[in-house]
Amino acid sequence: TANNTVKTAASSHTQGHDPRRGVGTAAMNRAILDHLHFTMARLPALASRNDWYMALSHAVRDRMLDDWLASLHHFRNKELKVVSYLSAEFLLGPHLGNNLINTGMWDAARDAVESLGLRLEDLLRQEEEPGLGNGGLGRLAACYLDSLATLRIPSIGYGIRYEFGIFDQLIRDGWQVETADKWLKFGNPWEICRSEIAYEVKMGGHTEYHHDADGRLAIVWLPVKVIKGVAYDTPIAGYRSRITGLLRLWKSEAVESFNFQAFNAGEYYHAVDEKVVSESITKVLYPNDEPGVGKLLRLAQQYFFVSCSLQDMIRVHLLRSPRLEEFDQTFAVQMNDTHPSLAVAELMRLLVDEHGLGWDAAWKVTRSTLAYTNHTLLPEALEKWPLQLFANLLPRHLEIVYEINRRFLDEVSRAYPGDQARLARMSLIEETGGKFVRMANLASVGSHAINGVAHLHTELLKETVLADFYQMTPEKFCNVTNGVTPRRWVLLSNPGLAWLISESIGEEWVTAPEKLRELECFASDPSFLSAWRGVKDANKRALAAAILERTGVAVDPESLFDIQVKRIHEYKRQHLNLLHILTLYHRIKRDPGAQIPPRTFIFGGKAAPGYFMAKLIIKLINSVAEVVNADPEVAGRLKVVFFPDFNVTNGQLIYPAADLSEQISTSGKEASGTGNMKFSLNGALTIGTLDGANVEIREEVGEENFFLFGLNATEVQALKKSGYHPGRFYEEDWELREAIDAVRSGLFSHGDAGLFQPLVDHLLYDDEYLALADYRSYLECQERVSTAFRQRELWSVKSVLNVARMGKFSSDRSIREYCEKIWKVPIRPPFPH
Ligand code: T68
Repeated sequence: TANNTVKTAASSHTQGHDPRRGVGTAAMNRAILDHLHFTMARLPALASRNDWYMALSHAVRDRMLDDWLASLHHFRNKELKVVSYLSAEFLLGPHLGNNLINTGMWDAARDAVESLGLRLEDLLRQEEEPGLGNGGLGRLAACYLDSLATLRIPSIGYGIRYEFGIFDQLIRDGWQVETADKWLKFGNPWEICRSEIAYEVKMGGHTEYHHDADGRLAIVWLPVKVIKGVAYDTPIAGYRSRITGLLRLWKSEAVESFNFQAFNAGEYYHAVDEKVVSESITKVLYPNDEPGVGKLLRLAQQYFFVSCSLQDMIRVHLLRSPRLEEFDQTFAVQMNDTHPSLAVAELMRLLVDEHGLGWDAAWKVTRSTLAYTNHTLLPEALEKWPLQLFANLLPRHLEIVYEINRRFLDEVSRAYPGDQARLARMSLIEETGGKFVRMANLASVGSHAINGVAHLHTELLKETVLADFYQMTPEKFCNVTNGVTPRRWVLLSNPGLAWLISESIGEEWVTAPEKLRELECFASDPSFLSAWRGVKDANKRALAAAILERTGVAVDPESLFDIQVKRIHEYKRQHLNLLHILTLYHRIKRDPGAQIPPRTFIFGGKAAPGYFMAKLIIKLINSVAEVVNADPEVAGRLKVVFFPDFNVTNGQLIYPAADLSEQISTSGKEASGTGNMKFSLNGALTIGTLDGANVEIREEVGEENFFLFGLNATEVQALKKSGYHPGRFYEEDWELREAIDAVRSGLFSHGDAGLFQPLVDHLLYDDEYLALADYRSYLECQERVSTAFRQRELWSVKSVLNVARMGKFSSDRSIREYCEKIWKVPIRPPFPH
């Protein structure tokens, strides 16, 4: 049974002598009961499932502490450079299962829980996942923490402890409805509040210049507001590495000393207001893709967490050495996109204003400490802050930015005399049509390394958004292709597959995924192939059951599971997928004998609350689903499902159940993608464009095992340049016309022809992302998919080869590359050594 598979798979990765305190079943049983009593204050007979979940989690966390405390010691060891990963988002997903896998305590915990008359899977389901991120960028940060700990690299992830993470998505009448993510409502057993690790962060006000007694110029920033940041620490277990990494998230609080204590009775309410404002800084995660730049609170969030983190790093550094000129020997700081790029100005301020370094010395150490990862080429997604807003919140930082800019533009003019246009493009300040601070320029100038997240993305970065910077300092640029952790994304989420692989080639693949290549020789073994299919079928049945429970739609686990899960965005082209569905629907209606293997189309993903077109796409998916699923003429042949609230937990159920992975963004728009990797690692075949990491996935798995379609990035640029007319594709392709006309006819909107008009107009008259241009190529490619899926044995061979050849996309490989190319941190041999 599936249950047995889970047990065996987990067991095979949990054996071996363990010297840690009390990790046996009996000790775990005792510890759970103790925590139920002493921590939860509950009698077993009255305990809720959450009480048991909390008690178990506390027992597990206790057992992580020995390794954690030992690991924290590294921060004091002068010989070891610490990697500091600055990210406004960490999309961790549930901790319990992952910690049990990584620490090797799964079996003991399961047995202990069962001895108490409970089931581990029920307790695992109890956890509210920390959704402290939007999508790929935040999840990448979480995979990197797993790899850093697994590779035994001293590291700290710094971020924000949002009280409300990414919203929960409900579907009502086909529309997305957002509700608050109250993830802390039942308590968080994984974090430890470090009240004594707290920093003050100033905001607003103005600066003054004074001469001190020695006649030296002193710059004083007189803020209007001071906020306190308190550290909340979460342990991150490495896989069998006996190293536990640190995630330190900052929560904002009111400063007792500032305005708050000085109140008298009349001021009481005002003082409490202050507290509310201070606490609001870390209240809520901003969804990306929100239209309209320049939300003051978001800038405050970014500054707040960057300032707390840098103050913390300086404190740690001073424990090692009094010389801040050597700060870059203690820390390598990675900025995850531009959200933490205020670090450039803040580190300068701390070093110069607060610690008395000269500008040149401070600049040298700032640049050699910081590095910048870019995650997008979309011009509208490049962060820039309205100058006035920036000046109001961060008056001192604006002065510093001006000074950095003055010196930098001097260099530019020396390198390119008379090139005014270049100066204007490279300036940290945009002055055309309103003034802005350009954060990508600030991050680029203040870093010693700049990287993209897939080969194609880095090349395009060098040719487009950062071309001027590349021409001036090509040596700063490098590529680090993204990766995902095989611990969470195979071992934990797909225990059946993990077990089958380990049975065949041993367990080393978990930390040495190049070993997966050894699966290639099993691709010709019929009994292995049938076991392989058995695993996929079981995963599909599990997903089918969840779909039925959550949407009421019954899907056939025998059908081809064709899945697109990711944020909803026009560049990701969920609507292109829909055009294919509509065409199949029409073909079957026209010719009931058409040879089309049964397919289940599964979508999932959140739309930014203010992104109208993305929300309309969700509505259209659900509307098409309603019509198609109810049509007896296509019954048993086509099903369409929107799986609500796609998040890490649901992803763990969905990726392992896919036959086909949809990676169909307009070429040149998706920086890398990481879902593409999760699918393929779990044995799905990909239909995709030459975009992001798809290019490298196809290179690895072999072109015969990848369904390629569409224009490439060069062709996309050329078509746009020559003048793209989507209407022509509509006119010239009758099946495309038929699909679009069906949408505009009101067929899917109970006769309301106007409902989807904005989407149709967008496609016909603008189609920025070339869905219509790629439609025919996509359809033809989907026919190749259908043909291939009919030869089940051959399909399974391709599936095995996909997994066997995906080793490159482990986040361990990415982290090793960061160590080598950017952080200059030695790679330690695997544990035990
Ligand atoms: C993603 N970016 C890229 N951004 O789109 C994806 N943006 O191709 C890539 O694989 C992934 O990063 C990891 O490199 C994002 O996910 C955001 O979530 C985001 C959040 C806030 C503001 C802007």
